[in-house]
Amino acid sequence: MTLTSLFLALTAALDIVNAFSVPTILRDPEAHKRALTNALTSNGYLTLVKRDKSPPPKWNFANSTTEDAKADGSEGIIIEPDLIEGAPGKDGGLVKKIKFGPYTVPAGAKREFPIGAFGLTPIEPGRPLPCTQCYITAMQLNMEYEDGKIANADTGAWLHHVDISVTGEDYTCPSTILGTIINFGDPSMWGARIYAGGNERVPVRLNTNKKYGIDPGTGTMGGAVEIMNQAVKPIKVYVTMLFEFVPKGTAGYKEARLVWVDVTNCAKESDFKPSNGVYNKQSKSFAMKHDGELIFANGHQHDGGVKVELLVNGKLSCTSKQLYANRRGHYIEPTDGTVQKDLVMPPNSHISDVGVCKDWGTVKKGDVLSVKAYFDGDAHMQMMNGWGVLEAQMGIMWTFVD
Ligand SMILES: [Cu+2]
Repeated sequence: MTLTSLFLALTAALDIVNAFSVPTILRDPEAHKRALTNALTSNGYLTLVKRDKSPPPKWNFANSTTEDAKADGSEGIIIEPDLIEGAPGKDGGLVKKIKFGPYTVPAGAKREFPIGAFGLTPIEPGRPLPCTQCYITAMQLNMEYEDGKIANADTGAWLHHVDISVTGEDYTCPSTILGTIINFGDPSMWGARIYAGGNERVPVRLNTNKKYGIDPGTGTMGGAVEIMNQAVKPIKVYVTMLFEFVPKGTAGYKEARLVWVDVTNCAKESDFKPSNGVYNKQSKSFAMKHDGELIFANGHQHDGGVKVELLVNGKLSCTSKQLYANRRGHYIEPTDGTVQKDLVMPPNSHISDVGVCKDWGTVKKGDVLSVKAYFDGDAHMQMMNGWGVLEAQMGIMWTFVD
C-alpha cells in the first residue's frame, strides 16, 4: 500500500466514522427536544430571562473597542476590525480571498473535510499559498454560499472549526504525518498551524502597532474544516479566508509565529468533554523556545465559554473574553421552520466575537506558558447533541509571537 492510498483509505474511513458518529444532533430529534427542554428549564433559559432584567456585563455586547480597553484584555474589550476584500491593506498590503470547497453537508449533520495535505501526495497536493515571498499580516475566516451570501446560524450553517497550516513544523505540537494518521488527528497537525477559528470568525492582525507577519514559506497550505448544518435542507457552502499581506522586502517587517496554547495540550484534537454549570480547565505548561514579543492573542471556546486566560510563569498575561453580542449579525436562528426547530437556541446564545490582546509585552526563552479556560453553562447555554449529551468544548489561546 502506498502512502497515498493509505492516506485516502484512512480519509475515507474517517468519513464513514464521521457519518455514523457525528451527525448526532438529529439522530433523535425528540431526545434533543427533551434534552433542550431540560436545559431550558434547569438553567440556560431561566438565566437568560433573568439576564434580561439585570443587564449582562457591559463587554458582553461590545461592538467596537471600548474606551477602557487595556492591551492585555484585563479591562474592557479590544475588538479587531473585520478585513474587507479588495480594500487597501496597511503599509501597502493587499487583501486576497481564498475559497475552500464547495462542501455539501446533509440536513442535521456535522462533517469534517481535509484541505489538501501539504503536497505530500500527488492526489492531495495542498492548496496554493495566498502569496509567496511575503508576510501575512492579517487573516480572517468566513463561510458563504455559492452566491456569496454569508452562511451562518441564521440559515443553519455553523462553521464549527477551521485550521490552516503551511508546510513546516508546528511550534507547540510538532507532529509527523504518520503519527497524525495513526491517531486520527486533525490533518492540520502535521504542518505549522498559522490560523484557526470557529463560528466567531475573529480577524487576527499582526501589524497594528508593530510590523509583523507570518512567512508562509514556499510550500503549500492545508488543514481541515468542520461544518455543521442545522437547516432542514442540505447546504452547499464555501469556507473563505481573507489574507492581508505585504511583500517580504517591505521596510521594517519581521516574521511572527502562531504559538497554539490549548487546554488539551497536544491531543489529537482540541475537543474535550464539558461539564455542567460553572467550571474551568487548565493546560499543562509549555516552555517558550525563544525570546519574543507578544503581538496578538485570541481565545477560543464554544457556547458556554466566558473567557480564556494566558498565563506566563503562572501569572496572568492576557485575558480574552467571549462575546455573545452580534457585531456582524447572522447569529440568531430563525423560528420560521428553515432551521430545525429543536436546534433553535434562544437569541444571544452564540459566541459571535471575542476580545483580543494586542502588543502587551514580551516573553523570554524558558518562560512557561499555560492556558486556563472558564465556562458558565448556567449563564450561557452549552450546545447539546441528539442524545442530550453536551457537545465538546474547547479552550485555546491562539498566541502570536515574533
Ligand atoms: Cu472549537
